[in-house]
This record gives sequence, structure tokens and C-alpha cells, in this order.
Amino acid sequence: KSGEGRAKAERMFGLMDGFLKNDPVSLQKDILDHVEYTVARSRFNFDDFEAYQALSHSVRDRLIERWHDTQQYFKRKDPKRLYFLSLEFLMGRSLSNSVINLGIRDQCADALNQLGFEFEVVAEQEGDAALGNGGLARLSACQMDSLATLDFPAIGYGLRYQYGLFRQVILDGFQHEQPDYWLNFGNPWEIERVHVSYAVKFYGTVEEEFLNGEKCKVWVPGEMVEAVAYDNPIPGYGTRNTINLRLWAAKPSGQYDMESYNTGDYINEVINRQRAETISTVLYPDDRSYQGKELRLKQQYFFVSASLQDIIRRFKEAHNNFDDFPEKVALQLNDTHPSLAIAEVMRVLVDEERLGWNRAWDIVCTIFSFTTHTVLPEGLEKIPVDLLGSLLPRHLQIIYEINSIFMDELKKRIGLDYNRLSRMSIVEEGAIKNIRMANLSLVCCHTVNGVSRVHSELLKTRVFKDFYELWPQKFQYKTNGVTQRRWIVVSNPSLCALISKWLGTEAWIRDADLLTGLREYAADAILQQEWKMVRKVNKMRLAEYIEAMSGVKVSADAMFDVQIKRIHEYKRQLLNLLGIIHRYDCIKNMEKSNRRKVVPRVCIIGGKAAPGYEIAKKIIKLCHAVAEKINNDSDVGDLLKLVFFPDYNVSVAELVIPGSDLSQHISTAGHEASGTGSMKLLMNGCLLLATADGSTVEIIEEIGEDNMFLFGAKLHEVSALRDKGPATKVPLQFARVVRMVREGYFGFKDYFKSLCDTLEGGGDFYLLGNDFGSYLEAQAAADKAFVDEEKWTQMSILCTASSGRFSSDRTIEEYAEKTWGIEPCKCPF
Ligand code: F55
Repeated sequence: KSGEGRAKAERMFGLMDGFLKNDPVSLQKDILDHVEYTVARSRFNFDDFEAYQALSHSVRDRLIERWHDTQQYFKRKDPKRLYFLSLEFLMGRSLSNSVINLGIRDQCADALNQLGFEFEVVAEQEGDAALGNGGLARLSACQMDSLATLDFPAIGYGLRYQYGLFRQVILDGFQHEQPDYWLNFGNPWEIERVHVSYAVKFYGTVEEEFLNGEKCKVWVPGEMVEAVAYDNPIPGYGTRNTINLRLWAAKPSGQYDMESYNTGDYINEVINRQRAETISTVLYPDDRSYQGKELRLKQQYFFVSASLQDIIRRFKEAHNNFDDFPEKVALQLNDTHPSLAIAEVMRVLVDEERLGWNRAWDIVCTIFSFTTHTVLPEGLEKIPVDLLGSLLPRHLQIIYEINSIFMDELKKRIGLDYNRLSRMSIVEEGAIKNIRMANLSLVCCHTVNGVSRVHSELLKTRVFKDFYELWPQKFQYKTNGVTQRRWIVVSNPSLCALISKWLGTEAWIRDADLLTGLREYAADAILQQEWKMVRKVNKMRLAEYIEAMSGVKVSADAMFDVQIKRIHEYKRQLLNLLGIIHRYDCIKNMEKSNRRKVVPRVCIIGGKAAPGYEIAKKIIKLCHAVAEKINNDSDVGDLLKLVFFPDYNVSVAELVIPGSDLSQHISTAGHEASGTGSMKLLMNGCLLLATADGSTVEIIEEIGEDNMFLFGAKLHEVSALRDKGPATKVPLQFARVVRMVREGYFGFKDYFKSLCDTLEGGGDFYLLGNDFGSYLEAQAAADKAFVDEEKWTQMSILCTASSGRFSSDRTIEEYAEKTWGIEPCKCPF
């Protein structure tokens, strides 16, 4: 620095107190300052919500300090960075997670106490950040936590939707969707960067020009929108590293077109520009089908273009040519949703940086990797060619060019096998031409990852078979994981304390494999006693919530049986409901004296249906209709209760999971790519009732078949069973319970007809009838095990003890080494 610069820096340093202090008194002072100056309330009079705001701002200040240091350090070290591109992040609440990762939870709780507040109550004031649909989006959130904790130099990029996933409201048992305007009450966890903004272009035409005697393409856009960065600090646990989740919001472009202002109507021009903001307004709530919607495509390109401008700007600050680009940049595509990034990098390198096609192509082929989260061919994203050509004309040309080169090479490799060539083409021919985003990704990425071992096998043998035969070396898998910080430490503090006490260390919070240390105490009577106590208290808390929410009184002595996830036919919530109807029917028909032998159950179902998914909505209604009948039947009493948890989200999960005894993961084999809810429940000592699908297959290897309740057709049996048509094996009880629904035992006969039709008359694609018998047997086995408290508790301990492999820390370590080629970059204290 120059002499003048140094003098200024020294003066400023002298004005600083050093880092913010984390003792309860300093925290109290900071909280009160924020009450007064940020929240603008009197420090003598503020409520729980204002206390939440003030505490959050105090925590935010501390996050910012670490965030600055980390970013500075990364800048100085210039390591290879991972750029994680995802259209969805389900972060949930941030306060508890942040104070725990910062290591200041107890100090904050103390500080609040002194001010007359309770930490738990204050933390519950926060709303969820629900910028995603389900498993894919929560996985991104868990992975960000692991990336920060493991000190990886990573940045997440996404969209700052103004409306997150819809709120589910139940009226008369029917789902209604309400907008989730989550920013209504402010968001202390983001930092607006008005100066970090980029223009994103749309529409227009591609012109040819000669520059220095060279022919080149110039995209003349028809519309410009500004992308503004909002930074969300992600603190690691037990490290100073705090990484960035940068989300983009759309703003009207500042580059005013004077012409239209002078000639046109000023008011209309302003209103037109305002429309630009719609791009980042709302999250698409469908987690299965791709409709060729223009707004969705705009969202994808908007976020891809802004992120890449940011990434390239950062690279250019430290490098003056692109030779080092692949050594410094790894781009991870979370599913194919951000795969326009491939065409965008080609466009920037060829049209703007003038690297020439071949050099640009070599770079593209070494920097991208993608992970797919789906099993079914119909789950693969397609973009109508006409739509792409009008919104992004240059990108369409580039994709065609990539495809034409690929097709030529492929012909050399495999000859003129036209069926195979057309299956592998990036362009799908037909009445409506489409771009197959998975094929584009497979051609351009160096690696494609599945999310569990069986998923990867299905990719290799079915979904992407042609590509696997061509490029076997591109195929890998990383079994999903979840972060034990949020799913044990934040959401189950008493279990967390118990684990640390018995292991004699808190090191498992950064190294989940250490949980295996609990195995040797699984039969210890004292641990079992304490384990049961912790679980009982969690169940009582859950029971209280259930009563407050639904008016249904439940006993914490009953078995709490949960199925919480998005509603899908393949996830078979309907199988669960039919099982509950069967249980009810049995209780009704048994002799009164035998009812003593029934193991009391509280069945909990929670999840959202995509707004246009009629069958899923009927399943929700059926759940309510059945609950209405059962919960009000005095013959049944406490023996069976059914509760639907409305508006299932991350914070509801944090409440339900620690209080669950048994959880259901019962998809038809071959349909769940991985499943991650099961891992959260397993960590919390909940037993699983499951099919051998997705990651469950690997969970079985860790905990052993004896420690869970496994049932249902196996993967290799499914297609034969389907071909066979209406199974001969379908048990009588199945026909009976379906008939009860069909004939209006629970009312709404006409409404449920189409639901019943999915099961009978040759249909039953998801094999509920076939699996019903073994499902009931598994349920009976669970009842039997539950009665033997000692046995059950031991199994529960073993579940937690065996859950270490399903930490997202392990997943991220594998990605870092095998896919991204990145190394930790730990910011010194
Ligand atoms: C969201 C948007 C679109 Cl357009 C398509 C799908 C989704 C989505 O949410 N998918 C999703 O959640 N997939 C799930 O990913 C999990 C994480 O890998 C898996 O565990 C789970 O099996 C899979 O269904």
C-alpha cells in the first residue's frame, strides 16, 4: 500500500475494537443497541418478535466479520473454487443454526434470559426460508452447511424468490395454496449488494459481423433485466470459515433507453420496466413435471447468466487469460435446471472472449459436473426449441452446433444406428421439437452423479444406458447425506447432549462416523433409560403441538408413526392410509376384550401436493376423511389416531423428527432416487419401515435388516409384476379396504372414485395391492417390537449409532475428491 493508504488503514484499525465479543454481557448490549437503532423500538419495551430481530442482527454482525475474513482469505489464496448452481435451496430458519455453528448458543440464551426472554420462544418467531420444493432443495442446504464446515472454498448461487413454496392451508380436508410472501417481515440473514449487479439479456436476434477480418456472431438482445446480488452467509461449525450463498433478484434495468422515453408514454414505460421484476417473483411448486413455460426458462437463464458474469469477473481479477480457468473453477449443476450454463459459457468464451470454438469447448468439457435426482425418463427436463429460440436465439444456435459435432463423432463411433443416434441426440425431433437438457449435460459434463448406489445402477442400465456405453468413465454416484448439525444439534438438543455425554466428546458433530461409538452401549440399561427419557420428552412436545394444531389429544405412550414428505403416488402415502383403514377395521371387528392387546398408534402424515396434481390432492383429502372417522370413534379411543400435519416444511420437520418412533419410506422399488428424510429420522433414533429403494438399500447395510422393518417387491421384481397385470397375489384385505373407500364409508364417494381407479381394474402401477400383504406383516412386526421396550430402545440407539455414513460431510468429501477436485482452504483465526 502507498504511504497515504497505510496511514488511513492504521487510523481505521485504531478506531476498531477488534472483533465483536461473545460473552453474554456484550451480547446483551448488542441486542439492546439493535432494538433501539435497527428495530427502532424502545429498549424498555419490545416483544418476542422484536427480540428475535435484534438478536438476529447481533448474530448477523458476527457472521459478517467471519464472512469478510473468509472471502479475503479465499481471495488471497486463490484456490480452485466450487460454484454450486441450484434453482432451489430450502434453508428453513437461520437463527438457531447460526448461533450453534458460531458456538455462541448458550451465551445468546443467557443474554436473552437476562433481558427477560427465552431463546426457544424467540427462535420460533422466525419464518422459514422455503426457496425450494423438497428433497433436492433441502439437500442443497445440507451440502452448503457441510461445505462451510469442511472449509471448502465454495459459493452457492441461486434465485431470491419473493414468494417461496406455497403455504398449504387445509379447508374441509382439501389443500389450498396460499402465497408465501416470506420477506414481509424483513430478512436479517441477507445482505443486499446494490453494487454487485449485472445486466441479463433476453430475446432479440443474432447478427453476423466481421471483426478484424473474422466472421463472428453478435447477439442483439431485445430486453435487458438487472440482476442484483443478495448474500446469505453460511457459517461452518467449529471453524471461522463462513461461505456465501449468493441469490439473485431481478430489478428493472438501469440502462434507460432514452428513445422510448422521449417518444413514448413515460408512465407506461416505467410500468413495463417494472415487469422485469417478475422473473424472480415466484418459485415453481411442481417437483415432477416440466412444462415448457417461458417464465421458468427466463428464471433459469437469469440466474445462470448473472452467476457466470460474477464467476468470470472474479476469475479475471486474478488472471489475464483463460488457460487457468479449469484449475480455478468447478461448476456443479444441481440437476439439469441450471444446464443453460453450458451454452452460456460457450457463448461468453466464443463470442465475447473470442477464444475460438475448440478452445472454448475444451474448457467447457473440464469444468462442469452434474447430479441427477430423478429415476424416471419422464422426469427429464425438455425445453421446446421454439421457446428457446425466441428467448435465447444465440444459445439455441450453440446447442445445435454442439449437437451436430456430437452426432458426427457418434456416427464414427457407433455407425449409422439411427434409433440410437436419435435417442442420444440433444434435439428431440417430433411435432414439437425439444432440447433434452439431460443429454446436453451428459455430452458436456465430465461427470454425472447419481444420488445413491441403486440410483446410479438405474442410470447406467436404463435411463442413460446409451451414454453409459459410450462414456462409462463419466458415471459416478455419491450417496446423499444430511447435516447432523441441523438434524441433531439444532433440532434435538437433548439427544445431542446425551450422545456427547456417552461418547465423552462433541467431536461427532464434525465427524459423524464417531457415532458408531454408541454401539457398545446400546444394551446399557442406564443409557437406555436416559435415551427413553429424551425421546419421551420430545414426544410430549410433539403431542402438545398436535393438540394445539388439530384439537386431537394423543398419548405420548403410543407409537408415533410418521410419513413426512411431498405427496406423490410413487411415495405411496395411499398405501399407508389403506394400512390405517385396515388397522381401524380390525379394531372395530375384534372382540372388546382383545382390544387390550392392540399397540396404540398415532399416525402422522405431512406433505404438500403440487397444485396441479389432482391425485395427490385426493390423497390429502382421503387422509382427512379417514382421520375424521377414526378420531371420533369411541370404539377406538387412544388405540388409533390419525393426524395430518398441515404446511409441512423444514421447521415442522425439526419438531416432528425428534418425536418419531417409526417412520415410513415406502416408495415402490425403483422410484425414489435416494430419499433423505429417512437419514434425518435414523439419526434421531427413529426406526424405519421401508422398501428396498434408493438409499434405504445402503441404510440396511449399515444397520442390518434386523434393526428395521423391510417389506415389498424388490427392484428386479417390479417390471415382471407390472407386466403380469392385476396381481393374483393381491390379498382379500386389500380389496376390502379399497371397497370401503369406494363405497363411501368415509364419505366423498364420487370424489374418491378416480383415486380407487388407480388401484383397481388392471391399473395399480405402483403395486400397492401386490405389496399390501407384506406391508401389513412389517407393521405387525413393528407392533411386536414396540412392546418390548428394551429391545426397541436398543434398536433405536443402534439406528443413531449407524447413521454416520449418511452425513452430508461424507457426501461432500467424496464430491470434493472424486468430482470437483477442490481442497479445503481454512481461514486462520
Ligand atoms: C424440483 C423441481 C423440478 Cl422441475 C423437478 C424436481 C424437483 C425436486 O424437488 N426433486 C426432488 O426433490 N428430487 C429428490 O431429490 C432428493 C435429493 O437427491 C432425493 O433424495 C429424492 O429421491 C428425489 O426425489
